[in-house]
Amino acid sequence: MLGLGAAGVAAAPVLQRALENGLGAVADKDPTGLTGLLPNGGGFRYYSVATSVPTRTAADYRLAVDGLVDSPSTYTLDALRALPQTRTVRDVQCVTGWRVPATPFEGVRLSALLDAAGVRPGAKAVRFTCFDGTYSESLTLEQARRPDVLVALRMRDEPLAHSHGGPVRLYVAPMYFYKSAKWLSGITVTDSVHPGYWEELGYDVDAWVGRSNGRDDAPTV
Ligand SMILES: Nc1nc2c(c(=O)[nH]1)N[C@H]1C(S)=C(S)[C@@H](COP(=O)(O)O)O[C@H]1N2
Ligand SMILES: [Mo]
Repeated sequence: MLGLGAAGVAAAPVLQRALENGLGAVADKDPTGLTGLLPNGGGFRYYSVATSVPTRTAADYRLAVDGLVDSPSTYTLDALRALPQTRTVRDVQCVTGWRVPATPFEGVRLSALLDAAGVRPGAKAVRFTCFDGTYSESLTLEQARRPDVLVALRMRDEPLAHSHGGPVRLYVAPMYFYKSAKWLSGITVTDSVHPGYWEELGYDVDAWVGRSNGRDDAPTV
C-alpha cells in the first residue's frame, strides 16, 4: 500500500482530493464530503479539511481557554501533561461508517479545564478551534462536562501523532468522530452553540452515535 512517511502524511490531503475528484461516485456516498480513502493506520482514515497543517511541539503548542470564564488561560503541552489524566477505551466511529473498536484515548477531562477557568453564569456552550486554521466544533456545556469528553494527549497508549490531530485533539467518546476536533488550539465558552464546520454543512450538532444523522442503528455504549 502507500508508505506514509512524514512527507506522505503532509501530501495526504492533496492526494485525497485528487482521488476524490476522480472518484465522484464514491464521494457522493460520503456525507462528510471526504471519502477518507487514505489509511491512517489501525483501521483509521486520515481526515483534514485543511490542505496542510503546521506541526506543533511542546515548544510552541498552546491551548487557549477563554470566552465566558472568570480566568482565561493558556496551557502549554507540559502544563496539560501535569494535570490528572483520564483514560477511556471505546469504539471510534466515523459517521461515514468505518469503526475502530476499543481504542484507548488519554488526556485531561474537558470539565477540569472548564472548572479551572470558572464558567460564568449564563454560559451555554463551548466552541473549539484548531490550528489548522479551518476546522471548528461545538458542544453544549452539559455535553462538554461529561466525564468521557477529553482533551486528549495520547491515543492507543502513544503520544497523539500529527496525523491524528497531535499534539492535542478533542475526544468526544459518545459522539461521531467529527466532533473530535484535531489540532485543538482554542476552547471558548459561549452563550449559544455555534455550529461547527460539518454542522454548517448539515450535520447534527448533537452527534450521538447511533442516534443522529440517520446513519446507523448502532447501540450507544
Ligand atoms: N481539525 C480537524 N479535525 C477533524 C477533522 C478535520 O477535517 N479537521 N475531521 C473529523 C472527522 S470527520 C473524523 S472521522 C476524524 C478523523 O480523525 P483521524 O484523522 O484521526 O482518523 O477527525 C475529525 N476531526
Ligand atoms: Mo468523520
